[in-house]
Amino acid sequence: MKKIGSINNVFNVLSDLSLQHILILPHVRADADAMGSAVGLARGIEQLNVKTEIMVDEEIPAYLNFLIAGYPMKIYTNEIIDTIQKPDLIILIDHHEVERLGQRKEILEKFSNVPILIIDHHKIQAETENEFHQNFGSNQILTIWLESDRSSVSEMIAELFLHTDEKFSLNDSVATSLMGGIYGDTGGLRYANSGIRTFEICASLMKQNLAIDLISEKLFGEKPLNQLRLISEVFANVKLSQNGNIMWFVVEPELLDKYQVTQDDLEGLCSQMRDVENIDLAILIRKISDDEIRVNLRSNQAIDVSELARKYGGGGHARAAGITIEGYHDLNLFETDLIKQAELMICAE
Ligand SMILES: [Mn+2]
Repeated sequence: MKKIGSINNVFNVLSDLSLQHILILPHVRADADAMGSAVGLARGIEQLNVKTEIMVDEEIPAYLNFLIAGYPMKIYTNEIIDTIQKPDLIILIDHHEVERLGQRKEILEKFSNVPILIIDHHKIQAETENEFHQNFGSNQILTIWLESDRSSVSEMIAELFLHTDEKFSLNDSVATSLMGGIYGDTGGLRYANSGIRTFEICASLMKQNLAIDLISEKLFGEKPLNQLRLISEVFANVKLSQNGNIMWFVVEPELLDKYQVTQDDLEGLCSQMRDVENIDLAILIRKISDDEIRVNLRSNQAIDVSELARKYGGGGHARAAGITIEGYHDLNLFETDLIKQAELMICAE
């Protein structure tokens, strides 16, 4: 399904005058869109005199500070669970699966009678709204606005602002957060997910006198030299399929140590691999620890990588998807299997 629910559902939920405190939960390893949309939405809700709180699973990478713009972000820890005040509404943003909450699944379990609002643009597996409710695996009251044709959730949140001039008003800080999110998910309006509405919304946001050069610089520039040195080593050693249209690389922790960089420095690398001419599919396999493998998948029209990710319990979009595997796996076997599946899928297209 491409769409479940609508923007009106969000208005209806937020117009409940009894709301006093809303907890917003973006997906684990929040990216520019997750953070930009969460902060933008929180700032809008605050204009209704409702208290908001955003809780993330881990420290936010420094390059995203510009779109957080001073919002007091809370980081989940096991100790914090007892001190979290019961919210009147929980909002899941930029994802629609409990699994993508990471450790914060505990929060849903603790507040199992708090209604949930879901706003997302990832691919929807369910064929009907009922099926979605069943798959979600919780008895909480769910309100949904899902549109998998949208470039980003930040675009959807911007839509909320543009539809409710009298309730939410845009300012330069909110517009920067939302534009940062849209830029993050569209690669600076370069990917196929940038539609007519995306450009229209960006034009509306630009009316807030955004410094678009600074947004681009933060998201796509300012690369540490060591990160570029690591990238050059990756490109020097990438593997190519027989047809030369699949490019992949396995990052072991030792490589990050060698260049004194972190997993955050690998953001965007897989998209760069896809940028190579004649590449239909780019795969970055990252060994995080002996118990965790993460995979980035980027493609062009030749293959829907969300389908490939699904085979290993992952998901995402047609052109950008990811897989996280927990528990011990033989890395070589996994690599061989994944590439074989990828080749089969590309042949079948
Ligand atoms: Mn997104």
